[in-house]
Amino acid sequence: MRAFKVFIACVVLLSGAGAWAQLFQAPDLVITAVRLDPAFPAPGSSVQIVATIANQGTRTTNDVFAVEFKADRFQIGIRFLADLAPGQSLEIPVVWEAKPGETVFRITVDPFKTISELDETNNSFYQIVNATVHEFTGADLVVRRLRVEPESPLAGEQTRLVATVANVGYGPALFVPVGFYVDGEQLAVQTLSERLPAGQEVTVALPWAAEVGEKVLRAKADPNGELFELDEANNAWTDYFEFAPPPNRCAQIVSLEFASTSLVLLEEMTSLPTSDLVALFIPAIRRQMERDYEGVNVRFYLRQPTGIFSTVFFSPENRSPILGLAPLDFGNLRKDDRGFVFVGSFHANRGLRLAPPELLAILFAKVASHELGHMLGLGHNPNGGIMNAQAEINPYLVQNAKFRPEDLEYLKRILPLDCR
Ligand SMILES: [Ca+2]
Ligand SMILES: [Ca+2]
Ligand SMILES: [Ca+2]
Ligand SMILES: [Zn+2]
Repeated sequence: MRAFKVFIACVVLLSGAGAWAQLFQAPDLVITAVRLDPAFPAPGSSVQIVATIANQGTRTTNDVFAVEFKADRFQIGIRFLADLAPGQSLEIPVVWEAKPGETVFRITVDPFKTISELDETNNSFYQIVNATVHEFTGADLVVRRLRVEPESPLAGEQTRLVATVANVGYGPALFVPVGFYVDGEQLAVQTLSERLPAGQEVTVALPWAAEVGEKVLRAKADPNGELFELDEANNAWTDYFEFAPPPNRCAQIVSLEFASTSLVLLEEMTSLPTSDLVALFIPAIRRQMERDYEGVNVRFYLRQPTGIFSTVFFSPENRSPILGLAPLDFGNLRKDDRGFVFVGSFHANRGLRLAPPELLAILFAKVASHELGHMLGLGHNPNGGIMNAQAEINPYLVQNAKFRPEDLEYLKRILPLDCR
């Protein structure tokens, strides 16, 4: 994220510097507003979605460009426009049949990048829409915080995940549903059946056996879109927790690192907003890798770990058809290797780009587990499994694969959980 912010700052500086301004005369397409008619649709009803497209740049667009509407991952409309002058805006309507629950709309102007713009990073707009039979009451649920009770449990210990939910709207919430997630996986939805008046808060809890290591815990109010709210985008709270015991000296620490430019590619592939990539999609990759490495003394971190660690770097590079690359470190003599998963190669591959996000997370995890296998000393295994030589080109082949028993035995031998 840091690199991303720096990049934006540079663009602003350059376009603001008088002497250089001449070079930076260009259009800048943005979506300034999205409105729904009706604003609170019942499931199955026809909804008109109107996006306002504006050119806030300094030049007229000199080529045809598209405006694409997606409901979750699915395209529901595309319009082609031309000649939008600086300061000019247009309203683009699309009709959609409301499906029950929550839908995330992603509207992108110039998705095919035919227009060279002052700012290419402000072309997408997200809008969360609920469709439900319940009336709009003026409610607005938010999760204020999420804590674990007791505060520092040992892995395996019974705990409670406690979400504090507030109604910051002007009317009551008819009931209070809260979804709980660990590393992108939904544990349960707990629903308080009482009303929550405006201005009040309440706690909702779920029993959970603590899992070892770093976990991304998340609580989201109204996860299934059963309540209309003033703001549907402020419902989730996400935090990192680490549960004891800490890794022992036999452990291999592994950092899963994502370039900010890789997040942009992942956003295009999944249609998930960055916040959901960080809170759901990337933790789901980690969860699958933990399952692949079950019984092996490996600890995965999404935040940068301390001490000596190896890294799987999710790079924006496109090295098609190669999806990943890592050094072969037989015997795991180095504990600070660096391997790669090429997000750009995934993005360039139609069969991977169009995979549903849940499946895509698994496919990324399988390539990452394969690369980590090399970094721990595994070569390609002619018997297949995760170390199948084709995994780096076609992860569908290993979508359901585990490590072959001989590979797992090696991994458990060099990285024993029980450290003596
Ligand atoms: Ca733009
Ligand atoms: Ca809300
Ligand atoms: Ca809602
Ligand atoms: Zn390989």
